[in-house]
This record gives sequence, structure tokens and C-alpha cells, in this order.
Amino acid sequence: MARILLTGAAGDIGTRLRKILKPVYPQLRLSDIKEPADLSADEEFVPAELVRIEDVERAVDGVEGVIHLGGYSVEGPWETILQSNIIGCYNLFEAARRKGVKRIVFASSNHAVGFYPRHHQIGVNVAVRPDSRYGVSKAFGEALGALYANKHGLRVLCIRIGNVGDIPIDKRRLAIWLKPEDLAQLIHIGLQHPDLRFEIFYGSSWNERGWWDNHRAYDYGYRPTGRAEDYREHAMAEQAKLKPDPVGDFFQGGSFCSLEFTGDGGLVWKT
Ligand code: 15L
Repeated sequence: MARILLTGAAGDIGTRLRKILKPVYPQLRLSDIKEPADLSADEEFVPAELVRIEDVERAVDGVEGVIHLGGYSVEGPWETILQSNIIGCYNLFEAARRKGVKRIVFASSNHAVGFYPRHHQIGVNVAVRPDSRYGVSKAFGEALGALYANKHGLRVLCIRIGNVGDIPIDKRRLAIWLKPEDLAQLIHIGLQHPDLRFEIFYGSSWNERGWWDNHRAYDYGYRPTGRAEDYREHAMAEQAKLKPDPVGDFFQGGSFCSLEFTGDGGLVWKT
């Protein structure tokens, strides 16, 4: 795969990936609503509003693979999620099909399954339990990926990203931390592995207290290099500064679960 498009290139993860991926994919094309401030002369940028399919078609034209980070990356009002993550994601897959793109790596999120309790180990075959409108949009993106893989033969990898950063920043992130280089490793598998048709992986480094069974990623050769427990002291010191959050501390999705929470948890607390 030579020509790759990275959407959401101006965001935090996009900015990190631009630097890591450029040596491996010299013809990396970047897209976002606005041009990244530090765009260099050897970087190609195509502006695109995901909600405008003609923009998206222009962005994907001529590429073989897409890394789709674009969209709204936290909980937001329904109208925002609808435009950026539902319509935007549909436009991305549909434009890719029309333009003959071969592979898509979709940045899903742990928030597609955030309402599983932390004491549960879950694989990728459990029913989704979104913890937010944002989480619903990620589950939607995974479903679209399966549709376009099964119906149109695109090869699709959905990565349920935990938390990308230099180090884990609290107790929850000790379980879900993803070192940027490990994310790049997962992306390479999605763009290059000959056997991959449709898969969901968890985007997690080597986290001993993690709650995800990520054996599918390991089957494809993933070997994470980041180890969350190396930063345990720092993360726990940061955790001590946070207020207790009975709902958020119980569920995997953390504060995305407690945000706007008006339920009593019902059955979900017991399972
Ligand atoms: C996500 O999906 C968000 O994009 C990111 O901002 C973090 O909130 C992350 O999840 C997380 O769960 O820590």
C-alpha cells in the first residue's frame, strides 16, 4: 500500500500519527476541515468536510487505503454527532467504495462498549454497550465497516481505541492506555495484512490490569511495546487528585458513563 489517506489529520492522534507514519508511507495524504498549522512542504493536504460527500470523494480519490480518524472525538450534542460521525462516517465508506479504495482502518472507541463493568473481561464478540451518543456513533461505524466488507469486499479493521498518550494519566488509563507507536503497529496490520477481511481489535498496549481480550490482534502479529504499569506511580498520584465517581469508577467507559446519567443502573450493574 503506497498511497494512504489520513482523515482527522489535525487532531491530537492525527498529529502524532503523521510523524510516525510518514517514514513508512511517504505518500501519506492528509485531510481535515482545516489545514494543520505545522504542515510541511513535503506533506499533501486535501481539505474535506465529512458531511459533504463530494469533498470526501476528492480526498479519497487515488488512494488505496484510508485511516479514518476524522469526526467528533468526545461526547457531544446529537446534531454534532449526527453530522460528523454518522453522516460523515457513511460518506467516508461510500466515497471509498465509489473510488475503489481497498482498505479502511476505522478509529472506533472503547466507548462503543463503555457500559461493561470493569470487573468483566470482554472480547470483541460481546454485544455493544455504548456509554454516550459518541459511543453509539462508533458502534455505527463498526457496523458500516462490516457491511462494506461483507457486501463490497473492502478490507476493514476497526480499532476500539483506549486512550492514546505519552503515558497513562489515571487508574482507568492504566487499563486502556495505548502508546502511539502501538497504534501505528495496529494500523499497519489493518493496511497490510494479507489475511485481514474484517476485524475488530482493541487499541490497547501491554496493560496488565486491562479488561479486554485482544487475542485477535495478537493472532495477526500485534506485539505492543508500551507497558502501562511502568507508569503506575504517576497514574495513581493523578488518580488521587480526582473526585470519586460511583458510576464512572464502576464502568469501563469512566466519566462518559456518568455524564448525563439519570438511571439506577438497573440490570447493567449486576452483569
Ligand atoms: C475516546 O474515545 C476519546 O476520543 C478520548 O478523548 C478519550 O476520552 C478516550 O476515549 C478515553 O476513554 O480515555
